[in-house]
Amino acid sequence: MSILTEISENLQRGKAKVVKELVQQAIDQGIPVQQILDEGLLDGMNVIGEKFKNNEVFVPEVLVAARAMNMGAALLKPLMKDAGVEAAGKVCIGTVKGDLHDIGKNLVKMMMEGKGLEVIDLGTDVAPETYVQTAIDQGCQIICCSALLTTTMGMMGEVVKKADEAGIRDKVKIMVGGAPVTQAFCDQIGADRYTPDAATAADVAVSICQASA
Ligand code: B1M
Repeated sequence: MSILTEISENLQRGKAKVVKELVQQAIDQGIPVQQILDEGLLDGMNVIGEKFKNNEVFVPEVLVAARAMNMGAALLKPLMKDAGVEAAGKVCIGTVKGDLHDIGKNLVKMMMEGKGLEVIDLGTDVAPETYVQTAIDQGCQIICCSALLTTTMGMMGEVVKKADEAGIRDKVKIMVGGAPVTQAFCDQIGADRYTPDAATAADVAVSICQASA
């Protein structure tokens, strides 16, 4: 079995320490950083993402896989800059104002990072103007809003309004999600994309960033 396949398979099993060791070995063997990322870490994360989408694995498995991914990626990060590996795009993400649920938001973030996107995590209880100002200041292609409460999902409409007022809608797309959010709600508030789960959100974010490149 190649070392990259070993990285992918150990990541899927959530073996963070083993993944870290294997990534270091791959670096020492002179395997290009992009290849370690694509054929090792991202390959494993993609498998987990698909299984999660199909209810073959659940939140705990995704979290341990994501932890393994993060430990491996931490070793590659400083080398990526030197190797000229560009992030696939930049997004900011947060749970909307008044809402403290962050498990789903963190999963979306991890899946997006797993797809090579740079993700600015604004945390929870994020004010509409914070999303918009961050997107402007950091040059994000996408604002990602998560909400878990029927009482807070309306805040997503405020984010859309603030983005409209700031005149950034032609450059910055707004993605929404979370248990109470639906396609109909997305259409109603004029957001750009609704996705039901973290893996689909990551796929859609990558395609938005590619389209705007
Ligand atoms: Co709260 N809570 N909670 N809670 N909580 C719910 C959401 C609730 C449904 C429970 C219930 O009553 N059955 C209910 C909401 C009812 C409603 O509004 N319809 C509820 C309530 C009422 C509350 C409080 C008001 C309770 C109280 O204090 N009286 C309070 C609110 C606090 C606040 O936010 N201001 C509260 C507090 C809490 C805890 C702090 C205890 C804890 C949160 C811990 C944390 O997040 N760090 C908590 C939890 C854990 C839950 C439940 C049990 C689990 C939520 C969760 O993490 N699910 C939840 C009941 C339930 O769902 N069974 C409940 C797993 C997570 C992976 O799913 O976040 O949906 P989810 O993410 C999915 C998708 O939705 C999607 O991807 C993820 C996976 O693929 N997704 C996106 C999410 N964001 C996305 C963004 C995207 C795309 C996809 O694009 C940008």
